[in-house]
Amino acid sequence: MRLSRYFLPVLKETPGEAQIVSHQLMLRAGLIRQTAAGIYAWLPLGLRVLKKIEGIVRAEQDRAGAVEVLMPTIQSAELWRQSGRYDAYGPEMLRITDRHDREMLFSPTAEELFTTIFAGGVKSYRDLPRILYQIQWKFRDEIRPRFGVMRGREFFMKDAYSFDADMAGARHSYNRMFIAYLRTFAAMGMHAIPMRADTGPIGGDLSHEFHIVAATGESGVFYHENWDRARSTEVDADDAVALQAYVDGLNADYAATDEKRDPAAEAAAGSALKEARGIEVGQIFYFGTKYSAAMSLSVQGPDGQPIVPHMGSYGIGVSRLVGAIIEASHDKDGIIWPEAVAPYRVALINLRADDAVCTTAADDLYAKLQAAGVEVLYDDRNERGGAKFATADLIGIPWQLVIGPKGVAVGTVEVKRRGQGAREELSVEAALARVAG
Ligand code: P5A
Repeated sequence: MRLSRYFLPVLKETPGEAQIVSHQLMLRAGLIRQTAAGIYAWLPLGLRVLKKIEGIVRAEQDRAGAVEVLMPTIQSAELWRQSGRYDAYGPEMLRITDRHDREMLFSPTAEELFTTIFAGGVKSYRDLPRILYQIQWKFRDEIRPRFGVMRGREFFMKDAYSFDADMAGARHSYNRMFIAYLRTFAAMGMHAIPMRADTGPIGGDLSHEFHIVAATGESGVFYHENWDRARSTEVDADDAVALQAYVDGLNADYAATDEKRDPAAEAAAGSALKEARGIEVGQIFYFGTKYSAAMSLSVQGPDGQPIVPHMGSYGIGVSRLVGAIIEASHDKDGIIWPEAVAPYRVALINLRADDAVCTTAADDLYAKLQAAGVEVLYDDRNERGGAKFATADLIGIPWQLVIGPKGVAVGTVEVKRRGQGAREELSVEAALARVAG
């Protein structure tokens, strides 16, 4: 993409309304604009990051055996009356009346709808287990939306729902999602820590939150230092016994506690306990038959008797992750995107757009990068070099390739890795090889 034809409204000044660095950088780097309190428009660069994160989440859900669907954002109040949550959810639910005076709402989560849709399509215990998921906008009328997309009113969530014949099966599904979450955040280049959690308005008796470690995180977490090494996981997610043992082991040895520190866990962990700040980017729940019973979901068991499936639900804050990753990865000059979620892999900078020789060399490298399938944002604008470097640093593209008169004269390109000081002068071929993934 040529910057001369793009839509990248960067800001020089830090906007006064933004209190935390990720919000400031998302506005300055032209990723988002606020359109109403807690509601954001996603601009081209921000949308590319959102899509990258969505893609990683989707790939890991698919790998875990979950099946994608798409539910409507607007739902009927009737559905929510069945579970008793229409009244219980309170003012965070955005209620809407249609032209026929029917009560509707903008979905803050979707346990009721998934349960009902699933109930309409299954008959027998042989239809279990299943995990369905969607990646869809949600709305919660937060009393104090703040920190940009980290606590918005409208936000993008991956929500999955598991259906099993019994509690043991549901625990297995829970563990599969647990492992999928560790893989998901690791694939984004993030260090995520699970924490036992309260269940809040979703309900149930077993829950974990997943926190990304960032110096500016909202919540304090205490975790076993083993978590610093336990970033990737090697376990057979199809082997229920091995999976249960593995997750139990993680929880016994490593799981973090929250600010209400657990003295027993602390004593057991001793000096291995580390303190950090974290941002909640996901939460998973097991709640038994709470929604299946309320929404009349039952299937016929092997003996002909009805079975009420045990369920869990599993959320990831996809739009919150954009902010959380910036909190975890930035410097004074701007964002430092991990490669897996970067909007482009390469920023190509032509230092002298007014010079025919430089422009020919830059156009040529741009064509070669595109031919090699490298996602490149080409700064072909007629601007000062300093302004181009500042923009490239601010928007955080992992690799910068710089074409200037000195290099062109001897056939070289300057290669810089964002976030690392070193610059290298390489031939065009070597530069291409360096940035090709
Ligand atoms: C699990 C999926 C649920 O809603 N029902 C379906 C369950 N869980 S949750 O913890 O309430 O939300 C899941 C994740 O969504 C993100 N999130 C938000 N992101 C931005 N702005 C908000 N206001 C907001 N509220 C929740 C969090 O990452 C959370 O873990």
